[in-house]
Amino acid sequence: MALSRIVVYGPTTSRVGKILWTVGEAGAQYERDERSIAALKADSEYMRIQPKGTVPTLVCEMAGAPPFVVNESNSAVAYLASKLSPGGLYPATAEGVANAWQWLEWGESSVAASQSPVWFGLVKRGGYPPGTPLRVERGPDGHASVVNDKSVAALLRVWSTLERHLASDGRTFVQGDRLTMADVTVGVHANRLFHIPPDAIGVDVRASMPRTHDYYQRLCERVPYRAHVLPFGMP
Ligand SMILES: N[C@@H](CCC(=O)N[C@@H](CS)C(=O)NCC(=O)O)C(=O)O
Repeated sequence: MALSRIVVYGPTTSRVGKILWTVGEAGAQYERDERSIAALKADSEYMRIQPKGTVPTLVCEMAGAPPFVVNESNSAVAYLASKLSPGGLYPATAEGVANAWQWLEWGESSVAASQSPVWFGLVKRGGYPPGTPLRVERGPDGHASVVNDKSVAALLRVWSTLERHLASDGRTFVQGDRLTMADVTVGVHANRLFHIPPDAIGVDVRASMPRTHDYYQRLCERVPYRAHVLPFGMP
């Protein structure tokens, strides 16, 4: 059933950006409710449709059916990909879908866990979790080695997975030669990776991860990525 209305709840964050990028790639229209997280949590109707109280939340309308509500940004991305771009952003086979989910999960779990403390520490100059004091340990060379209790080496190690993956079969995008939903969470985090100051960590990831950097540059050529993801890589 075709979607007649798409509403994305939440202030503009990188996870909201994932959903807007997906909709943008599919060429669909959407509406926003950009209230703050605090304002949404105080709204009993929002808490009814989204008991976790987090953002983003996606509400989609279809003729003759009750509105469909989904939270968890990866679930929202996968749902929109399947409705708006079957066989395109949403892989055509069960194996392709499972493979894409591997990368959606990797981005939201492994990459986010290693990168968020470093990103919020070195780029946003804050503690992580938000509200805690910033903690940075430096090695003898003065470079940050541990930021907000997460090792920079672990961050570089997690990204080496994608570097090796892109090298195998000369992939242009995560699943091959075209963009799919598998790129969405990875792409959002890649944007942050390439905005971590090389001087702070003593590694220029553009040089040490050339395939990942080429991949990032290919993403930057895409108008919806530039509109909805790039702003979240800005210090
Ligand atoms: N895994 C969830 C995480 C959602 C999440 O934690 N969102 C943050 C903002 S990016 C939030 O709502 N934080 C407020 C809270 O946890 O109360 C997703 O991907 O949507």
